[in-house]
Amino acid sequence: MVQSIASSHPPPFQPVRRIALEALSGADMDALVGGSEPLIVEGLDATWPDACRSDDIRDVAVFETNPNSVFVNGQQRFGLTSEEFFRRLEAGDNVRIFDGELATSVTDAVTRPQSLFARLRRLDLFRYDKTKPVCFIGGGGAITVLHHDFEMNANWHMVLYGERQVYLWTHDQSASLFKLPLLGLSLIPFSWGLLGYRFARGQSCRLKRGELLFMPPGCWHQIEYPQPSLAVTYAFHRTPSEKRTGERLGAFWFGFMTLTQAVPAGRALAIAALPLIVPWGVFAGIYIWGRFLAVKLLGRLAGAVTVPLRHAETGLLHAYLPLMRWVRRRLWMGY
Ligand SMILES: O=C(O)CCC(=O)C(=O)O
Ligand SMILES: [Fe+2]
Repeated sequence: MVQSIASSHPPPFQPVRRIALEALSGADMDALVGGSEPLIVEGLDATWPDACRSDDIRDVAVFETNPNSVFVNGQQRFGLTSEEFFRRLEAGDNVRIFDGELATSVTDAVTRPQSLFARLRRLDLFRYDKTKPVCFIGGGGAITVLHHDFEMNANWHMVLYGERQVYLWTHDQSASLFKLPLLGLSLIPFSWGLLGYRFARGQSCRLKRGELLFMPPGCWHQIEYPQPSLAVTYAFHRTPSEKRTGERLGAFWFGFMTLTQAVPAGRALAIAALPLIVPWGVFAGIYIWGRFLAVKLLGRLAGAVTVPLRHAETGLLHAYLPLMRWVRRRLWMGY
């Protein structure tokens, strides 16, 4: 089971910069969309209707449909109803939903103040052109493991109920997080990042109701649910080129994730597609050690190694994309 970050005696974290909604300046607004550092805006809930500030999580977490899946003690389970989920959440079980869909009446009511969200709408570059946010809910010590979003989108992550513990590392800390090439998921627990995690400069925050966290593209995050908590995320790209790159990376990633789901489920097509991971595995073996050691040993000259590797990554990606898209289309089971 995934360990909480605190249990691995991490190096100290910096606090995330915070700003009150009323104090937001034009420069802060720019930093909230185009910045390269995490930033929190506090006090959005003052602009929400009372119904969205209820003390009962069921009043706020109104689902459109039953969840596609629920993570129970970290294991993905299909076929649970919303009612079953809430029952377990309220009993203090380790359960969470990743990528749920809230009723539009709720998402519309909390997408405010309008002056703030107008800024996002103007970008017109939301992931998959969907303006409705996705929802994340959990409790009982559940953990969303260390990852960055696959499509290299930026995020506004806003808490609607309870509070959650968030750990963040900007993308430049990837090498120290023992990142696998092309992958936005740290498949190795944080505390096993060899020596790397001791070098990683992270930030942390306790994110509460009415607080909105900006995560820049590629920002690593681990989210922990010591108590029941609900949040929504608005995912977006800032420029057409960010969007293009993000969609390509997403195609690779989801293809890979699809195989990790469909092979254990015994899908014959997935087993036939397994050789797709062999060249990637070979490359990953070299990359992990090569990049990590190069960055640590070569210091400012590390670019001599990392730049060619980045080109190799790009080449690999282009060869794989059509195949990975196809795998995803045929086999993805969802979060
Ligand atoms: O809140 C969570 O559990 C995960 C959120 C997340 O990964 C995201 O917003 O990208
Ligand atoms: Fe995420």
